[in-house]
Amino acid sequence: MMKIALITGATSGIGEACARRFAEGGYSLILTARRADKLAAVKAELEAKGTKVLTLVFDVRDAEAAKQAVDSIPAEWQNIDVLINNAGLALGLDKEYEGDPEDWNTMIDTNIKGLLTMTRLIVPAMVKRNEGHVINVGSVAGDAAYACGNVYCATKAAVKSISDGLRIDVADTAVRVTNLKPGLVETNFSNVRFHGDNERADKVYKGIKPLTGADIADVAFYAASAPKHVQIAEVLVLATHQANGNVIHREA
Ligand code: NDP
Ligand code: 8X3
Repeated sequence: MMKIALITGATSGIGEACARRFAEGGYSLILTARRADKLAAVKAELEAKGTKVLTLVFDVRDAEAAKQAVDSIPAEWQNIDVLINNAGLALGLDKEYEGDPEDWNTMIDTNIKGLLTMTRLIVPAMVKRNEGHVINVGSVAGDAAYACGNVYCATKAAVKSISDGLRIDVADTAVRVTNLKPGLVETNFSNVRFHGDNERADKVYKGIKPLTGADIADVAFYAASAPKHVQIAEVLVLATHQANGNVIHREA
């Protein structure tokens, strides 16, 4: 029986690294994101190494498109073992009273509503089969707000509540729920946050060795591989010189 993982936001960073890690671990993959060309490149790379890959191009903010994409999954791919709700972003780093409401909407629609859309589409079949695992990519940002993080931090605090809520609601089944909370991970995250200001993005990782997408993918794979009676409910993964979302020690 093939083991199947569906990973949202698999064209970059943590999602792309999860695709590689779960492929190495013998999973067949359903990879989703908006950028068809990048998704096709990840698919080609992994298929060349013998992994079966199905790609679905849609925006998680578009609930109808998400439903159509999930409805299009062929029968032999429908028993999804692991859903990694990873697609997400931060936009801006501004004082709350100066933030851009459009950025707020995009973060809320992607990080909260998009994650819920995917959960609503995929989890009922897991409950029916009495097996499955949802790994939500939260953040250290959801543990406590940091300066100018306001709405992004709120979306990740929501991911914690949504993960906890789902864990309660599936407690009478064998479905497991993990809230995986990374700290500083060097991906495209800051380039997106600063709307393409790459110089500013680079500064986020100055003076500290940040985590990589692969570091987070290893933890996701560990959680998915734990014995069936073990539920890794929540994991906070920080860079060594990072204590929380606010305290980061940087070499001069
Ligand atoms: P990247 O920008 O490198 O990757 C983000 C991924 O999400 C891309 O594959 C992108 O694909 C996808 N995505 C974004 N918006 C949408 C959308 N509307 N619909 C579908 N896919 C979308 O960032 P990361 O890998 O760092 O981020 C992944 C997750 O990790 C996010 O939820 C982020 O909040 C979280 N995180 C990141 C941390 C970090 O320091 N990097 C730390 C803690 C959590 P495409 O553009 O092709 O659609
Ligand atoms: C991403 C990590 O600390 O930049 O969630 O918010 S942080």
